[in-house]
Amino acid sequence: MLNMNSSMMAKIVCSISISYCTMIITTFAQSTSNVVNLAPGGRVRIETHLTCEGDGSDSITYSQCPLNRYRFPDNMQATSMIRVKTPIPPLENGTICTWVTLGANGMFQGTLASYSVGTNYNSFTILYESYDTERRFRMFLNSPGRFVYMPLLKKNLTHLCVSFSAAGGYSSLYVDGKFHNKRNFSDATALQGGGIYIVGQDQDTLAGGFDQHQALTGTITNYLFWKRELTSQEIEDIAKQCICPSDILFTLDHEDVILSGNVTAIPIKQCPTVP
Ligand SMILES: [Ca+2]
Repeated sequence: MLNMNSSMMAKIVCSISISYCTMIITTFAQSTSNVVNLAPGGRVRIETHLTCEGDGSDSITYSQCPLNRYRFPDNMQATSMIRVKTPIPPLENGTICTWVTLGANGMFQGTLASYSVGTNYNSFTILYESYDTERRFRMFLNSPGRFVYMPLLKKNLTHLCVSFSAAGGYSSLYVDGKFHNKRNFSDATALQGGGIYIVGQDQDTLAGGFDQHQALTGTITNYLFWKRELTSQEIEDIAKQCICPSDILFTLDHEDVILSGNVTAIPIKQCPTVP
């Protein structure tokens, strides 16, 4: 959060851009920006804008995150899901971020990602399980599943990011923009491309074998996937300011997904943010 007067505006825009581009920036070009509410003590929002150019291979811009929201109204069913149409390339690293809400049973529960390739049905899986005594993420990364424990979600809107590095051998969980936990996956290997990516149900065969106990319930908002590990600063900015790096592999735009069962798309005009 920044306080400033209008005469400082240009300098602030540049300083924010540099913070995103630390280490790689050699030149940058300004496009557009909006700065609002410059009253002392007010909030400043930078909406877009600077292209960072490093060695010629890095070019990431930062702008408001794409908006999408879907509701999974029913628990205990094996029919409601979202299938991603975007082709999935081979992946050594990745990050998923999404807002989640509690389901009809008052708990956050279900499958946030199920990626199957060939006969490797749990090539990449993120499944949140909520029992009476424990709550945990179960993750698969081309290896036996591991658990990452997470506090019970009590509020009705929480931002989650999960990043992974097959080369580094770990997966990290962020809750509401803050690092929460890291889990070792020393036996992990890169994900093969060309598989089937489903949100809301867990595949135990290719595009099938769904288990109603693993169905996602509640609402997901701004589900986004990057094919790299986002930095902790980038994740904080997504959660707190709705500012996203542009190199998104896929989001759940309506034209990029196939909806099944009772999943409904809900129009959204404003991005949620962690206060
Ligand atoms: Ca299963």
